[in-house]
Amino acid sequence: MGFRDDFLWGGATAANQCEGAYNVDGRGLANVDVMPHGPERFAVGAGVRKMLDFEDGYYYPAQSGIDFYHHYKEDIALFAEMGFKTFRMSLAWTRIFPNGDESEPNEAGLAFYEDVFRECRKYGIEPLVTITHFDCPIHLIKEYGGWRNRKLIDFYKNLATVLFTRYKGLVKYWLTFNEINMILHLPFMGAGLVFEEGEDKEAVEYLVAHNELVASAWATKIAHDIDPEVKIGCMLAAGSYYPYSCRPEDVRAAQLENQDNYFFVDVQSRGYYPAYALKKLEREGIDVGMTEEDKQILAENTVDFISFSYYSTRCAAGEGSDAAKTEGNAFAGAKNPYLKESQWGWAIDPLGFRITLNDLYDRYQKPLFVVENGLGARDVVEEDGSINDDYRIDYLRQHIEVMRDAVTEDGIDLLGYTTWGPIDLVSAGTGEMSKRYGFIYVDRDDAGNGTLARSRKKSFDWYKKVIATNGEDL
Ligand code: P53
Repeated sequence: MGFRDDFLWGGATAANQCEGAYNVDGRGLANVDVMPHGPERFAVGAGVRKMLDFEDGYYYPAQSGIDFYHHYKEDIALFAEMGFKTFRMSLAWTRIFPNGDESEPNEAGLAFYEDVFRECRKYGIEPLVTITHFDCPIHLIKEYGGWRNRKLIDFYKNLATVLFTRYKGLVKYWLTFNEINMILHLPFMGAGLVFEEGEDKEAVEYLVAHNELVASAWATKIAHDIDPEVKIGCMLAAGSYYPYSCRPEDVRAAQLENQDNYFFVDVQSRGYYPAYALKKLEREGIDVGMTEEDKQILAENTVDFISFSYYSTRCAAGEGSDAAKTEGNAFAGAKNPYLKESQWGWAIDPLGFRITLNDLYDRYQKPLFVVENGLGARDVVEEDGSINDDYRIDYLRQHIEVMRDAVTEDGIDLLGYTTWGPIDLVSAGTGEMSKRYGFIYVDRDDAGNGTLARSRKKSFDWYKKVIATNGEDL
């Protein structure tokens, strides 16, 4: 006995990292469009270097992405060739509401996604759709201050109503906010948040978190009212924190870090703020503006399943530790001396995947869905055009193996698994093309040169076999 018969194998993407066509068919501008490639990207993503328009002298990779907008038929055909059961994608809010606050949607945007969903269904591929994968219309940021303003909850409800009505019967699985805990790590990239001089950042982040959590619960309600068949999930950037050592200060530090992440799913899955969060807000004098209606909406509209990304575990050291720090990651922490790292400094930890799956299942007792996992690596195109990405196959094999153990030995209820970037796309963290995750290679470099031609890597046939054998033959 291994994975369930209807296990949803597939791959995951995000609109802003693959679609391109940023100013086509009435699409408006979003935070994710104005994230430049290059050394300033991190500061922009963190909301400390304000960039709300395109500026001269920068290259903006989201403008063209891998041009999925014009290649989706070809790309979905390749996914179907690998045997995908599901395709995770996100919608660009600004294709549907270019400014975010209109009352009527943009038909061209709605029609585009309808075509994409129909194309998936043609091959029996179940779309798994993220409503917001980091994107927030620029107009909402400039006019309203973005998610710090409760009006965004109404705009999001409007968006959700349009989506669930229009795509009823076409989409069954929805995620409300991608990596909602990213608010605390890269607040501009994660939620379109820019800070004013002297502002209490943490207070703003929790206010924004509250508004998104309430919006997420409303979306869950709207979805279930429109179609009781749909399943709504939350989405966490997961990867448990280990204590750097068994020193109690390190164990406590890891516990606190984990709580920072669990906070979001605790609310989305249980329907109320956990005690540690209420106390933290009280202690720090943070008022998130909780209303009686918020409380009720949160309580009555918990998620149907828990989805998450897993790339790595993390490590926390308490006061007085001599642990070295990690680099090159939104999740800063202590360096784990037992783990090897990827070319981008992300610790590789397959067993940590099983630990994380267990941590989440123990805590929530709801079905889990792994919606991102994979290795960002540089690929070499051989003279004959082949790409021998054995390192990627190794990474995925090791992770799928322990995921199988988590199902067969630990009894975890797992709905599916989508690898990140089944086709190469723009890196969220760095804006590079050269940080590749795909089974499908895209001829495009970090400066935007290349033919955009698609080709199959060695891992393409490997993943096809994995799916065909439902994870038996790795
Ligand atoms: P990249 C870290 C930093 C930025 C985004 O990341 C992240 C993470 C990992 O937790 O989250 C997800 O492209 C995200 C995707 C992203 C993927 O990780 O920096 O949901 O949009 O592409 C991989 O290598």
